Amino acid sequence: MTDENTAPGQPATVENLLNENRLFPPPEDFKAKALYTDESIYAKALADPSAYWVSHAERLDWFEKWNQVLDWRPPFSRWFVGGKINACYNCLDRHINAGLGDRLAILWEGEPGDEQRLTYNDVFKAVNKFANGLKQLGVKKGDRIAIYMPMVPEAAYAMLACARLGAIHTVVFGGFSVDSLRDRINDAQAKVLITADGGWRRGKVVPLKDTADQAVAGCESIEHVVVIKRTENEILMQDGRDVWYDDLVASASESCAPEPMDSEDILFILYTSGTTGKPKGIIHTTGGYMTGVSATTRMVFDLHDEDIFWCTADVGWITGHSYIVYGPMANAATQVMYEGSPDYPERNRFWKIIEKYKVSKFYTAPTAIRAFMKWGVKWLEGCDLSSLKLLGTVGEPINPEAWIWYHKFIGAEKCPIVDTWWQTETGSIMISPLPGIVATKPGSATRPMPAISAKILNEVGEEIQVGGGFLAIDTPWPSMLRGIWGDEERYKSTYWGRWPDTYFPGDGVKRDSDGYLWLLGRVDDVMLVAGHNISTMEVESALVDHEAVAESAVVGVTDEVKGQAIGAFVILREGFDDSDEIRQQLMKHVAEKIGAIARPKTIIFTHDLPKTRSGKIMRRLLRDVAEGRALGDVTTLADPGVLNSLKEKYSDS
Ligand code: 6R9
Repeated sequence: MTDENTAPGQPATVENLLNENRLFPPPEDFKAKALYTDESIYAKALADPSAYWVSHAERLDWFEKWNQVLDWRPPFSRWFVGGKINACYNCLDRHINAGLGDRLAILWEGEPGDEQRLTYNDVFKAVNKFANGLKQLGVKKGDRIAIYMPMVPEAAYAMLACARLGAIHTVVFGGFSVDSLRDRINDAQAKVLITADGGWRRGKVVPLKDTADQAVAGCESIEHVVVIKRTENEILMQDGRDVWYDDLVASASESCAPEPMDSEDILFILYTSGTTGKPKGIIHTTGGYMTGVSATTRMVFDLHDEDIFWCTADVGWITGHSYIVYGPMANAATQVMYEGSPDYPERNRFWKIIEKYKVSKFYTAPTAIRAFMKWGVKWLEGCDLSSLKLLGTVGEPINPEAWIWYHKFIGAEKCPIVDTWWQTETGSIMISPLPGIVATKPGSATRPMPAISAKILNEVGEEIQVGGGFLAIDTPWPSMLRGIWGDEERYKSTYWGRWPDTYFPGDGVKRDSDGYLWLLGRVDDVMLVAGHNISTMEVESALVDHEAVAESAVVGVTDEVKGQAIGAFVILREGFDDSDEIRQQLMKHVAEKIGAIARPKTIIFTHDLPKTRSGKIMRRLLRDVAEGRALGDVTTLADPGVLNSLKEKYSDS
């Protein structure tokens, strides 16, 4: 498509994605065993959302039933009003009562190769003891407990122990710095911090307790620090404040009554990773959240009793909360939990784990998939992935190229791919195919889940049927956020300020003529080039489509003539060297794929990109680099060193 034949105001690049129009229907043998195969589920849920959500809430055990399904006073919702429920009880006691105590809950593997195979009975005992230990430290319902842990089973125990007592957990990702940890503890006014001496990452100890000590020095609210022994590195234990987990639980009883929580009592606060601005403490409550995560885990991953589920996220992110701890465990799933990095000791660690534990449902992020592509298929050699039945992705738009690679090399062309769009704020998956019903398209998250009302609106709030605009959700759902901790105004203005009574997620989206949705990333990442809206993701996708490109990040750079020009940062695949020739080829490739309007003005080759620790590219910082500005807040960055080398390259170009 060229500049000339694009109607003014229309995105210039729709065609790019819509070219990838090949449909992948659910494979017949998958469909034959799938839990959901009846398309009418969508119409039924639309006709009576309340009955739909009740049917899912009823799969949980409630101490007392609700007397009202929904109380909606925009932007505040209350779900299953009057109901009494405990999240931990629903993840453990319920299954043990049903005779499933001996079922494997967690197949845990540490990075050094140590392992634990834990049944629901094992987890139950550990969680009860932990809860009693916390009680001895004075923890009670409503207290905030910060958790700063490596990916060890005790991280899940800690969350479940808090839930059992009705204490509100706030998990801080174990890769965060002193400042990030301190700010979150202070914002939540946490009373206890649960951490470990360290965790293993790429063969090295991440010294969590040292970081925690520095953070807690600036936190008056913290009364105790509970320390799990993992790496046995030397640490300081402060008398009276610090306690070893082993000592705390040594004499604790194995029975601790679960606190009957109001459906709307807070289960946890989780600070958003923040590609923009100061972190927000997102509030989730109990009944609605549990209903949302338990339903979506079962439906989207088509969870069967014999499945081995593996979500590679860290418990420090919402994906770890919803699809490691609460969703799978509410469904009595058996799952793999892995402590370390995908390239340790070699770049085939994930495939070795899939083979060893016979993983059948695998859920990871596009950033990981692009890394695997970059490393090459040689790392798959000798790994048996035949146990896989379904693949999932989350965290970013997945470019069609990566989707096809995942489908072909990991899924052996027999596994449906569920591209799941959701957010910390939404609590559970909102847009995703149901794998036994919906035919997929590479790069499209397809359609909203049943009973989720997602619309596309333009600047002035008019609905768009086919084309691009802002994603909007205009009816409430049970696992929606209930607010921002301590900042009601910010909750209202950030999420509900754009259109009346409608949730604004901050993402761009397009609908094609088949009704499929294509998520385009954060709206802050849309560029305006010579009057045309071009999403960074579309240009990135075109770049990655070239055989030489492993990964790319694109930003709009102020340009006197065009308003914005396109600046691209490119990581080449192994076997390709940067040269002017490749640079010219890539510019041409983008122009051919999307149109001359989208030709990058500059292309910088790099070995790394600035990412949040959950793998999202921080385009805000790349814009700072490209426009020669001082860098904004870099505290959420995984590796701040990346930026310095980029700055040097940019000034050389
Ligand atoms: C679960 C999670 C949320 C933001 C969201 C969007 C992006 C997530 C996506 C996706 C396109 C997908 N995002 N999944 N974009 N397709 N399948 O990642 O939560 O860390 O809060 O991030 O991530 O931009 O708004 P969170």
